[in-house]
Amino acid sequence: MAIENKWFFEKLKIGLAKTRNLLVKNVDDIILGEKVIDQKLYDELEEILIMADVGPSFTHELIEKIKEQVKRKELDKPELLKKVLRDTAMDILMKNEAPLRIPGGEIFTIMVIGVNGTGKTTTIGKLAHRFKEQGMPVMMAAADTFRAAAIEQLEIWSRRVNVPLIKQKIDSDPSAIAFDAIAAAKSGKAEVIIIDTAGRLHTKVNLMEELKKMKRIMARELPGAPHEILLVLDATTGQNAVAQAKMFHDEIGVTGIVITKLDGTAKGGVIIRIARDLNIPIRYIGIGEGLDDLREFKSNEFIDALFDQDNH
Ligand SMILES: Nc1nc2c(ncn2[C@@H]2O[C@H](COP(=O)(O)OP(=O)(O)OP(=O)(O)O)[C@@H](O)[C@H]2O)c(=O)[nH]1
Ligand SMILES: [Mg+2]
Repeated sequence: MAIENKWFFEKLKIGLAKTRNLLVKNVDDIILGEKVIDQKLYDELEEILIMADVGPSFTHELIEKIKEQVKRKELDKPELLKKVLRDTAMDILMKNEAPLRIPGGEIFTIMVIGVNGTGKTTTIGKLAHRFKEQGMPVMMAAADTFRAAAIEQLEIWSRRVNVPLIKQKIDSDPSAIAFDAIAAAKSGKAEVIIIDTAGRLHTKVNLMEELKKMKRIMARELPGAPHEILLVLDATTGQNAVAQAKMFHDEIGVTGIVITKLDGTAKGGVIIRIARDLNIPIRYIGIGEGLDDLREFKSNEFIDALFDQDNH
């Protein structure tokens, strides 16, 4: 386990290199050789933070905090700014660190939603693999019936991770697949159900209505379902991811977030913005296309990787 964690940490560190350059290294650059914390430094810091996608509310909060500490004479050296940045980011991420807990011994349903291409189907494959390894009887349901390729893609994952799949033909009612999956679970075929959904339909309204219907039918068939509505966001889309999250949360209600594609993007700072602005638990992060490239989100691991501090 320790070796696995180390492997993930190293990979995360590599994945976050561009984000680190944009955020941490640029902060290093502006404080280097500076003797005083003045307006020029605040302006430069603000510019860096905005560029790094951490969002205006976080930026404002951080600068106010620094000004406050300077006023109270707790902070006088520019080189200490980085520590305030780190601590503030850590605080915000910690507040949103809440791993998904599956009770076991009862049916647990997960609806996976998000716009097209964010990584829903891939995340489902990785999650199914993960749950299976943990000994949970898991099943996937192909409720993205809008594209034939979507069902095939999940079939490939189903074979790859050796987890059963519930499906119907293309254009079937997605809610009917969720219904079938719950019926299968009730008959003892599985305990944890992960449902794939479409990222795009003819219109956005259609998509939202379809997801609402699925949610309704699931709740009718099994009180408490869906137990988790997992929204998948693509980190490379930066602040668009935040807009998507707001939309899905308002329309459907989101109980957990997965942030994918943190490998190689310069927009990894968006995780701070998501945590700060949305207050929805971040459950998992994705750092690649492989089976093991999904992990539970841990703020200290993320912050250490971002600031390149090797404690893992
Ligand atoms: N680099 C990287 N690629 C990823 C990650 N997660 C998913 N992908 C890739 O992103 C692409 C889209 O992933 P899908 O899982 O098909 O996305 P989706 O949300 O199901 O897309 P639709 O079904 O079209 O709505 C694929 O090529 C994946 O391999 C990740 O964490 N890192
Ligand atoms: Mg898909």
